[in-house]
Formats: sequence, structure tokens, C-alpha cells
Amino acid sequence: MGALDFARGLLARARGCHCDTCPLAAPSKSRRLVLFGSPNVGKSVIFNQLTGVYAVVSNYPGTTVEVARGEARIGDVLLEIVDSPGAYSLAPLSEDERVARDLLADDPPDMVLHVIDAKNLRRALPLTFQLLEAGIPVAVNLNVIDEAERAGLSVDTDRLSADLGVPVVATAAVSGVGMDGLRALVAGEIPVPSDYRVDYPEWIESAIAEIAELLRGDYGLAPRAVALLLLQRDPGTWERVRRANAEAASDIERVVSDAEAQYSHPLAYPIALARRQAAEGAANGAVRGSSRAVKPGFGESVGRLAMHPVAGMLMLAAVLYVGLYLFVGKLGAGVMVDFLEHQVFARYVTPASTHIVERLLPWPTWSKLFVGEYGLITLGLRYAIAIVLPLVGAFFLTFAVLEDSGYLPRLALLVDRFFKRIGLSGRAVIPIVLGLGCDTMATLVTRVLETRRERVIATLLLALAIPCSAQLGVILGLLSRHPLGLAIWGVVILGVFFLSGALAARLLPGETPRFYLEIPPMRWPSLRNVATKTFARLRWYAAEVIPLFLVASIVIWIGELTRLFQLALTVLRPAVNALGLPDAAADAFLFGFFRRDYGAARIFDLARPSEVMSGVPLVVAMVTITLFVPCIAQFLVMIRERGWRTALAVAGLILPFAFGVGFLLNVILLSIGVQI
Ligand SMILES: Nc1nc2c(ncn2[C@@H]2O[C@H](COP(=O)(O)OP(=O)(O)OP(=O)(O)O)[C@@H](O)[C@H]2O)c(=O)[nH]1
Ligand SMILES: [Mg+2]
Repeated sequence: MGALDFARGLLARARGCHCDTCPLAAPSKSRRLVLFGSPNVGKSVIFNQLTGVYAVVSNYPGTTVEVARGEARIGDVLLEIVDSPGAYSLAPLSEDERVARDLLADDPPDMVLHVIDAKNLRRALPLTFQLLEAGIPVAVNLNVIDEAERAGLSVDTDRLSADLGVPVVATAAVSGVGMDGLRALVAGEIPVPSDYRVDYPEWIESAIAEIAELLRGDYGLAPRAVALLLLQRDPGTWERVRRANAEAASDIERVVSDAEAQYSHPLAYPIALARRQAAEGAANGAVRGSSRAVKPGFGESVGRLAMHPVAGMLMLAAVLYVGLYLFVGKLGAGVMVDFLEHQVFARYVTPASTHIVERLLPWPTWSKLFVGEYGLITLGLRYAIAIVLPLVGAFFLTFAVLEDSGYLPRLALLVDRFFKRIGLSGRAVIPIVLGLGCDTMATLVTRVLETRRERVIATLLLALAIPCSAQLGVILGLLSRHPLGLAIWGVVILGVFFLSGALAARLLPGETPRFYLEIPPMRWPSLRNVATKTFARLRWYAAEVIPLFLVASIVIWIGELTRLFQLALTVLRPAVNALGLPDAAADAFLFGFFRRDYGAARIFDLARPSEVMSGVPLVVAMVTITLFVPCIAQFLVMIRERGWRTALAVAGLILPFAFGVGFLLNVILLSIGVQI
């Protein structure tokens, strides 16, 4: 999938640059450093600063869902630096947390940098304790120190370091403050594992000792940490023990059950309580000041309004109007696409390339491959560069601003109530909104959801009812002149989203998990991050989209030569006609199989001379192509994340459903005689 390949490509380049071609002498030491910590504390910012490799940075928890790797040479030390998804604890609740934990357990690093938001030291320390229990050399990085200071807090790093027995360094990574100290720390002596210990109740300590005694084999983490995970009934750890230590598993089970019999709640409670008390003690010693004394600023007031049931909805409408309608629809689909299509392609690229190709290849069969109706340049490249890229670019820019501001988690809180009805918690807002950028990327991000049920529902809704940015741009561009058409499209798609979600929630067994999502501070979007992120995404998109559009042009060319293309159109035409659409729409649906945006771009192309398609057929085409099959890239990610069966079931369900809804809509609109 594109995002992964993009990250891998960057990594490969980073590797080449750092080790193979570097003129400096080979480093004398090398080590692996894992950046670990709760979500949204700045791990990816630090990773970017240390390695120069770009990992996405956003102001909401759960930005990183995959491990990213890069290298940095500091003095004579070569560091492999690993950025992990955010995790609150070593006992994971969601898939992305599991990825982070497994990173430590499967291949223990030489050192872990526990990145902490300095404003939330108390809440973060329990994870430091767990890392210490795991026996891994740990250093603590108090990040976001700028905001802590603004909130009237200061942390005595020496005191904290002495209390915990680990090195501590303070940074404000976004502005580079303290980064030299951090570099010196991670390239310096590897800290000896600290002997700091949380005092658990006596009976838990004796259970830990008994289990540690019974454990055989290598679990990556120290026996004390493994024992605590077993006592908390962490499924992943139990599975490992049953696999690696089958004969002792029943004895361990007995020890755990005996301990459980001594307490009326799951053992996770007393364990968490002991850690919290220890964290209080350490934080009380090191933190000065209280953030409660500071009045909320402008950002926080706006942030509160965003969560208010009425004001929040008005704000959402304003965000949609400005961000999507004006910026993506009017500016992207109107001004930018017009310019690229009419000024750049129609005036220069198409005539010049036609002239050159027809001279160089005076055989129509061959020249058609490049400059024919479906040619590589005249259709593939034109769609990719003149239609899709400006739309996607406009969306990515809007989205980057929203991501950086802290608005999205507030939106999650606002819509949690509605999402509950469709089996999702507000947390699912982030992958769903991300789907408006690219459904493929978003399907990967469904990992932040806690239960398989939630992940399946979100995957289904992304594949069915969430148009990607290119589709959305095309729809807004074409329908913005027909407000009634746009309203009908909106109502149908929202209706399908909620109805199919509610149906899926009824059919799939299981409970909706309780909503928990940390609400980060509202921040002014950083111009640099917005620009870097938009550019990185556009580069990734171009790398994924342009080759696919070109391959599609070649496939169509071969299809035309072998007449398979015409055959496919003949099969599709009756289905398209049944929706009240002209024959010409059949190839848009055929294109849609390759990529959603390709199909949408085709409709855009067809519908601009409005005699080909307008009014009711245009709205019906838009609704059907929005609901239409997931594109190839999304389908592949669905298989990887959810398995063959689910992916096939989702895709198999969607195709007839999309046509069915299109058919019904056409019948209804015609029978009530709507004029669009
Ligand atoms: N003010 C301030 N903001 C910071 C600092 N470090 C990071 N941020 C912001 O914090 C937010 C989160 O940063 P990320 O690097 O994405 O956080 P992360 O820990 O990788 O988050 P996940 O991938 O969700 O686990 C972004 O909006 C950053 O710009 C800092 O030192 N000061
Ligand atoms: Mg991150």
C-alpha cells in the first residue's frame, strides 16, 4: 500500500544517504533506539528531527499506526531510530498499541526513549515504570516543555532523574529547543537499567515472584514485566506463554487465579493503583506550579465551542463550507482544474504531444497508446495531473490545517452520540474523516479502533459511503452549480452511511467500546508542518496515482486492440442504462474499478459539456460512483488488515448495493419529477 511503500522508500533513501555513500569513516558504535510513549506527545516530531526522515505529525492521538525507521549518526555513534505508535501501557487495548508493545518484546532495543508531554508527567510515569520493569535501558524525554512553562509548570529534571535512576532531558521539539541535549543523551553511554521499583501490595509481589520462577524461555521483556502482564490477563502475553512454556502454563494459571481470588476486581486495578501512587510521589517531588491557575486562552475557548452540541454543529457546518465547498470545490475543482486543463493541457501539452507522437509513430494503433481517446498522455496523465492532483492537493492542505489545530478529536467527541448508533465510538471519526482524503490510507488507520467489530464496521463504511478527496472534489465541482443536486447527493450518502452502519452494528455481535480519547490542546497550525505534510502526501499520492493511471491507459489500449474493452462496455451498458445514464457513463464505471478517483475524473470529463450528462442522471451517477466498489489499492489493504473473507464480503456486497441505490434513486427522482 502506498503509505507503507512511501515510508519504506524514504527509509531506503535515508539508509543509502546515511551509511553507504557517506564520506566519513564508519561509525565505531551502532545501536537501536525506540521512541516510545503515549499518543500525541511528539514522538514523530523527534523522529523527524533526529533522522531527517518524514513521519506524519498531527495534533491528535493515534497519528502513527505503523513502525517507522530511520538512521542518525551522532558523533561516532550510528543510531537506528524507531518511531512507534502511541501506547498508554504495555498491556495493549488497541491494535496500534499492540504494534508498539510487540516492537519491544519481539526484538528488544538497546535503549528506549520514553517521550512524555511535560504537562502530563503524572499520567505518563506509570508507563515509565512499566518500561523499567521490562528491564530495558530507559531515558526520559520531557517534551512540549514550552506549553508546560506557559501553563505555569516547571519540572526539576535533576530531581526526577535522581528519583527514578534514569537520565532525563527536557525539549520543545517543534522549535528545536533542547534537541542538542537529547542528541548527546541518546548517543552517550547507554543507561544501566534502573533499580527503581513500584511497591505493589505484598500478595501481588509474591505472585510476581512465583510466576517469575515458573517462566522459562525468552519473552523479550524481563520476567517481572511478563508476570505483571499475565496477572493483568493480557491476551497476547498469555498466548506467548502457552506457546513457549506450555508445561508451566497451568501452574502459572493457578498462581494468577489464586491472586485473583484475593481481590474483588480484575488485578489490573490494584496494579494500576500502585503505579499511580508511585507516579504521584515522583511527580510531586519534581513538578512545581499548577496548571489550574492559568486562564484558558482563545484556542481553548474555540475548542470548547467545537464540542458544544449546538455551537459545535454550526462550527462543523462552517468548516465543511469553507474547507470543502469553497476551498476544494470552488478553488480546487473550479479554478485550479480549469487552469491546468484549459491553459496547460488543452493549449500546450495535448497539441504538442499529439504533434510529436504522430510524427514519431505514424501508425495509429501505436500513437493511440499515447495520444488517443484513452491515451497515456491525453487521458492518463491529464486525469492524474490536471484533475485529480489539484483536488487532492486542495483537500490535503485543508486537512493538514484541521489535523494540526486539534479540531478533529473535538469533532470526535461531538459526534460520539451519533456514531454509537452505528456501532462505532467517536474515536472512529479520525479514520472516517481521513477517508475523505484517501480511503486506502484510512483503512490502515482503523487500527486505532479497539475491537474487531468496530474495525470491520469502519472498513465497510469507508469502502461504501466515504468518497475520497478526488471523488469529493469532482462531486463538489460538478454539483456546486446545482445546490439541489448536491443536497440530494449529500442526503443519500449520509443516509446510506448511517443506515448501513446501523445494520452492520445489529448484525455483528459485540458491544461498542467506551469512548476514550485524549483531547489535545488547540494549537495554531504550524505552517511548516502543514506544508511538509501536504507535500509528503502529495508526493506519495503522485507516486501511487500516476503509475496506476498510466497502467490503466495501457490496459485499456490492450483491451481496445483485443476488443475486450468494448466487450466489457457492452456488458456494463445495460446496467448503466438501467440507472438512466447514457452509454458514455459505462467507461467511467469501468475506470472506477481501477481507482475511484479515475472513475470520478471520467464523469467530470463527461459531464462538463452538460449535454452528455446533467440533471437527474448526473446526480444518480455521482451517488452510484461514490458508493461503487473500493479501488484496487483499498481492496489490497482491506485484505491485509481484515483478511480475505471480510474483504471479499465487503466488496461483493457493495457492487450490487451501489447499483441498487442508483436504480432506486433514479426511479424516485423521475417519478416525483424533480428538476435539477
Ligand atoms: N508546542 C509543542 N507542540 C509539540 C511539541 N512536540 C510536538 N508537538 C505537537 O504535538 C502534536 C503531536 O505530535 P506527534 O509527533 O504527531 O506526536 P506522536 O507522539 O508521534 O503521536 P502519535 O503518532 O499519535 O502517537 C503535533 O501537533 C506537534 O506539532 C513541542 O515540543 N511543543
Ligand atoms: Mg507519531
